Amino acid sequence: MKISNELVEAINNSNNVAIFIHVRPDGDCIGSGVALKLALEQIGKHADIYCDGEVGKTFSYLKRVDTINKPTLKEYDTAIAVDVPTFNRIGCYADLYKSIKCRLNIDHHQTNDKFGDIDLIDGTRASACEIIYELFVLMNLNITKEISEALYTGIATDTGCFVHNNVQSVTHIIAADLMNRGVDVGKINTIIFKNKSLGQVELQKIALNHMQFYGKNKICFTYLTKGDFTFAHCTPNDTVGLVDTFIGIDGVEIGALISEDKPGICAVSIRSKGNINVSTLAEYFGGGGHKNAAGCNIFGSARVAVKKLAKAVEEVYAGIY
Ligand SMILES: [Mn+2]
Repeated sequence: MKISNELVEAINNSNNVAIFIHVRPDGDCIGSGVALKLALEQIGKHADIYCDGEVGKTFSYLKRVDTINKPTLKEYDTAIAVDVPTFNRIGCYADLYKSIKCRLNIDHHQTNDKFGDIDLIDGTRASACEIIYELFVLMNLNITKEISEALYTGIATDTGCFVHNNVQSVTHIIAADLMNRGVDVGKINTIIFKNKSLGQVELQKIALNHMQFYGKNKICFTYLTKGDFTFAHCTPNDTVGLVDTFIGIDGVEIGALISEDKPGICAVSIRSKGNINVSTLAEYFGGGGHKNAAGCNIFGSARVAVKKLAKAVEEVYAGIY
């Protein structure tokens, strides 16, 4: 990965920075955003974080996470998008991003559409937090315990706790350095991966009941309706990691969870095993992501979205399933 002087200069020359993370925020974009804010403040910059969506309670242990969407400025000289694969994933803050003079874009999605004036994209990295870490090292910033916790959170989230095949040796090397800086990995991993609310388990139960198999049982789709979320007293934020249950079934090669976010719009999380590239399937609906983990929106009710997704599989993987 080559971090350009241009990018470093743009950050050094900034005063008031707006950080943008993606809709339906996850641990990687939240960790990246918070780490960047803390580091920028260290060198005397002002930074606000914007997110089109609610930040789940899961990450409330991170310092400054409570400042997300509580900006104290209205005008900025520099915009930095982190972990945002396509411009439209900035959501309702797209116009604000566009209106800022100097626009940076830091991300690890291979499908990133390079919407910044300066882009720092490395599709080989497991998380945006790894790229942010490298940037801090290059800029000689003090990676404090609080910054380390934020960066570790992103790495752990996007690797499914170091399980996915996006993990490289460098992922572990960075995680080890963050541990040396004081991160309590047992505490953080328990919060992220081993602490489900009763409502989340209810959602899991419903999703298990809604499983549908296609392509000689190699494809498993499931869905949650708006009513299911109401019933379980949950929001779509509470489905983080749930899709792993379905791709984790022996013999299943593509798994998807369809969540009816708003009436008539479904958010779809897709996972695959091995060489099956599901970012192409997500792109079919205008989304994107990585080879084994991608996402998109599908218009229609949850049940309609399942059918549309099954039909798209037939087209995208013609002859395979
Ligand atoms: Mn990410």
